[in-house]
Amino acid sequence: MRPGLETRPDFPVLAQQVNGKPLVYLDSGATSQKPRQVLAAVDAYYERDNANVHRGLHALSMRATEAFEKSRARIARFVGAADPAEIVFTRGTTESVNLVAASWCSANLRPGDEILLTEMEHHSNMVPWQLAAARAGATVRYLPVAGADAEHGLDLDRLDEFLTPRVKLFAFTHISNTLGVVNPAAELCRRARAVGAATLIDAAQSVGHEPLDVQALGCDFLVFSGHKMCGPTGIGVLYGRKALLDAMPPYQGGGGMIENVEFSGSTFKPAPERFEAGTPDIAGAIGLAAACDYIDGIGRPAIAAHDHRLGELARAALEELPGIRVLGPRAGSPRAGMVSFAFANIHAHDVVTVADQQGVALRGGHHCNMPLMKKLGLPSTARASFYLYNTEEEVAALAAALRKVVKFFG
Ligand code: C6P
Repeated sequence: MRPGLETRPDFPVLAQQVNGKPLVYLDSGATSQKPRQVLAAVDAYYERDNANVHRGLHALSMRATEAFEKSRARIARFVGAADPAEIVFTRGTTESVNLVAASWCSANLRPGDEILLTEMEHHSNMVPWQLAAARAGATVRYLPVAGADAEHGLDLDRLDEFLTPRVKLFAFTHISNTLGVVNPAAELCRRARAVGAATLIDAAQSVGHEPLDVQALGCDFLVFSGHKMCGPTGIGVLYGRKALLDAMPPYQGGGGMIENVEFSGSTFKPAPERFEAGTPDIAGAIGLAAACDYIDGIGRPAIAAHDHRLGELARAALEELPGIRVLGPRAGSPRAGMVSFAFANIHAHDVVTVADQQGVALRGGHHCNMPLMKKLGLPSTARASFYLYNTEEEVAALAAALRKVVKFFG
């Protein structure tokens, strides 16, 4: 099956009208739609096997535990992890970053140390580090984003200036959710290793869109959300190298993560259970494994090429419009399947509202990148983001909707 028209029958939600027009869903950067195969896997679990995991000795509990652990192994294969124990289930990217920022930093960050981020980080990969640095007396620094002439890529010429031996951890996004920039993740990990810094990759926008292998990337941690890659909401992943995870203190305490509990204190299981206190999102994990099957059934190289092509087509169409400023990579440069743009005199919320009247779903706002928006001198942008079910016809519908926006606001 090829991305585009052939996949659409798998997504029941797409076959509807919005405001009297066929739905054109261009907000997969915020959350993706779910194919029937994922919905069926979640339903089947609840209809046949539903029970708590790792606790019961009865048949349903054993089946649920087996399905849950098989899902972990499937997700480990999806990201190229050497060992399923390197996959910790969380609620999403945000919780995964918070886990590392709370746990790893409490054991490894000292006064005077630095955490290096980039100026294009989502708040989820910024605020947890600010909190952790404040607790430890450490400093957060930001590798700058270059200007429009450099297509808003990271200013890699200045990397040596920022990536010094004071840096204990370098956390950066693989794909920017606002700019569509694809960062050279393997190279950044290699440079961080050379100064002894650990690395965390925010793969929220990349893992469901392009081939990705944690061993080839050479990262220490990688985080993502199920809901942006055809999986359910409420489930996410922290990949961590086993030796690092086992050396980290628990993040939350509760059932499932202990070895022994006394009134005087407790001992803890190794990773991943150490970090999975309480009943996990069992159905979510099963749905996420089904999403991995679905995506790999199409093939991430084909999905990446499809997203890239729609992104380039959209950028070219948008650049024809008067008064528009399009951010990020230009034609021919590596880019994700998303385009952010701003009109000189039309607020992004108005753009999104008028587009919605044409059935076109966009996102408008600061995209949880407030400091970046300020740096770019923009209050907000509108964003169209594409995925494996979008088509060239939908890019044309986007351009037509935006022509209406321009006409409407004069
Ligand atoms: N970006 C967007 O519309 P959660 O909310 O935990 O699933 O993901 C947070 C997150 C972290 N990093 C990146 C790069 C992201 O894009 C996101 C989510 C959405 O762009 C919602 S703000």
